[in-house]
Amino acid sequence: MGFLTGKRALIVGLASDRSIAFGICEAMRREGADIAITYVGERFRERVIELAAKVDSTLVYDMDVSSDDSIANTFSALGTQWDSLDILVHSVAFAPREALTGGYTAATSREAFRVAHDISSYSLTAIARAAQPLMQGRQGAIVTMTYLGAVKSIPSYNVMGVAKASLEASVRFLAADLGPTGTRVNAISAGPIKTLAAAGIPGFRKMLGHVAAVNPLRRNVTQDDVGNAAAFLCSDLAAGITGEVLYVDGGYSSVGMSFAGSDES
Ligand code: NAD
Ligand code: 0WE
Repeated sequence: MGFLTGKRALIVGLASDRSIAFGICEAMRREGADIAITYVGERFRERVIELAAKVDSTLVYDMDVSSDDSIANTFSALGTQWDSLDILVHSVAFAPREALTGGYTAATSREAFRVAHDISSYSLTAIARAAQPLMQGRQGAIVTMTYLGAVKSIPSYNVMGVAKASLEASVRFLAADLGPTGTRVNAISAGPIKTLAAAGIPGFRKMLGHVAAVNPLRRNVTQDDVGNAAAFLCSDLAAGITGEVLYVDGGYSSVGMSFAGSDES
């Protein structure tokens, strides 16, 4: 029997079969969870319905996390299907493209800063609050996706790094606030993975190559690696873990210096 048998999971942030959110759906379904999914934008609808079917889900909602109305509508629709929720996955990030190009100082307009923080950070708190009525008293878990740029500078990651720092701080405050109601809150800091959010980032292939050359596992992580870690964190196996950032990065963040390749001579 899977370790998520009998749990209900809402996964926010599916765009394609390469989305980290899809790896999380597959791992959670394999472990027995029932899945509901949100996406944003009419043009993704058919594709997401097909992906949902692969994890035996028919509960698919269009939810824009920058809109309180959209969030409220989604949770009220979900509430007509499910009378409780055990797992909430937040796998959403956005900054205007021009903010992820060039140097931080020049690229970071007030508007780009606002949008990046609204969609990539505040949205976690917004959906956690909307989910509360369904989640409280259930030994539930919330997990969000972050990146090393929250704690170290990374070329071109720019304002997204600042927003991820805010997201990681939100995890700690949500964990403190929701712990007494039974809900744990954690983040996974994933190594770089080729997804839609990575498409068109100049030099992304080079970053993948660098990471695989120097990290302890000498490979990039996959959506499955992240999905399995998320399934664990949201299961009762992780009942003692909250307010934590779990690195699923092949050990990259643990290395102070490393020679490229496996030959250290
Ligand atoms: P992805 O493009 O598949 O997923 C990003 C999702 O954000 C999409 O589904 C998109 O629709 C959604 N989104 C954007 N604006 C939204 C809005 N206003 N309302 C609702 N949804 C919105 O890419 P991904 O790489 O799977 O990204 C998922 C998460 O993983 C992000 O938080 C990202 O920062 C994080 N992450 C990605 C990597 C990587 O290298 N791919 C590494 C570490 C962390
Ligand atoms: O969080 C991310 C990317 C999130 C993202 C991606 C885009 C591309 C399209 C947010 N907003 C946008 N806006 C767009 O218009 N990652 C962890 C992947 C990523 O993105 C980088 C990286 C890595 C890793 C950007 C620069 C440097 C490294």
